[in-house]
Amino acid sequence: MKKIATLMAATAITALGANAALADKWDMPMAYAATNYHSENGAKFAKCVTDGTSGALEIVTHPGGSLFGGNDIKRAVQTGQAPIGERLISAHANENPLYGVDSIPFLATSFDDSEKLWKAAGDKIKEALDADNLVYLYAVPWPPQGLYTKKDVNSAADLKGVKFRAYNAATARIAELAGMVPVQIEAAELSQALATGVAESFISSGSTGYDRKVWEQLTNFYDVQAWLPRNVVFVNKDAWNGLDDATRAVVTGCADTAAADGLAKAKELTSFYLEKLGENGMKVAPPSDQLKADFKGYGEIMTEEWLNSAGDAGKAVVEAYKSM
Ligand code: PCA
Repeated sequence: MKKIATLMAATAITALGANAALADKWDMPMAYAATNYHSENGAKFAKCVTDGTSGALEIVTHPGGSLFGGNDIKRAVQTGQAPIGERLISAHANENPLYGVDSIPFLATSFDDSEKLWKAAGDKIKEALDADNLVYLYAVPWPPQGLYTKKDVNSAADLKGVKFRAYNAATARIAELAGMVPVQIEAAELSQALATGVAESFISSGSTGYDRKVWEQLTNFYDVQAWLPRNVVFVNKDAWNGLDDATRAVVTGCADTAAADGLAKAKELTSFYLEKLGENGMKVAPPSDQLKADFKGYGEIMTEEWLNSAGDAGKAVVEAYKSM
């Protein structure tokens, strides 16, 4: 009797497996606004996979942190709570310094240089993700990072004591170096944090300032162009291993398209975002020489610190990048 029950259970599991192979649905948590180009690009990627597999693998995106908040997405995918997800990878530099390679101030400050740096870092990032039970699919940069404030700022001294929203270890470190008070806040909660005075300054791109309508609280954007961080889309390794070769080829093809399309969008929108900040009353300006020099100084300290923490792998990446 027990044997029969076991047999029946095994048959049921096989049947379930067969069904799953027929049609699989992957929920894809994303942290940023549905209308942001990363999220729209992710939705296009999802459709590409769904159409390309005739629905055998359906990917459904959940933007805005609706399924998992930004800070929880990586762990959710690692542990299989979600099969796929998108995350600002530098937010995990505390787990592995390599994840922060894109946020070293003034190492790569243009789209072209950021592409080179990512190419130089690619294999090491993939290895790091692999060790975290993740398979790398694609990455898309944010526009260059500048400083948002609610007053004119001529040098770092003007930033002392300011409550500063950080999104990763690098932004928190800058806050510390400038004598600001860092608080980690997701973009999804940024408008509220500014409105309630929890934060009064932050470093980000024109994209996030535009998405969060920060002109309602803030007055200045200094176009520092300090670095271009990336969102990375990754898959749980077991989920990936469960796909057949044909499905994997579709996913990889769609991922390559998404990387190229996302980069093109980021480039195209960079000036649009800054124009919108200006149209909505913000002062958009380059940093003063002093402010720039202050940030460059932090950049030097942080480059040194990063190279020390990232060891030989980190040095190899920076050397490869510099020789490109
Ligand atoms: N926007 C994201 C990360 C970098 C960016 O430009 C944010 O502020 O959370």
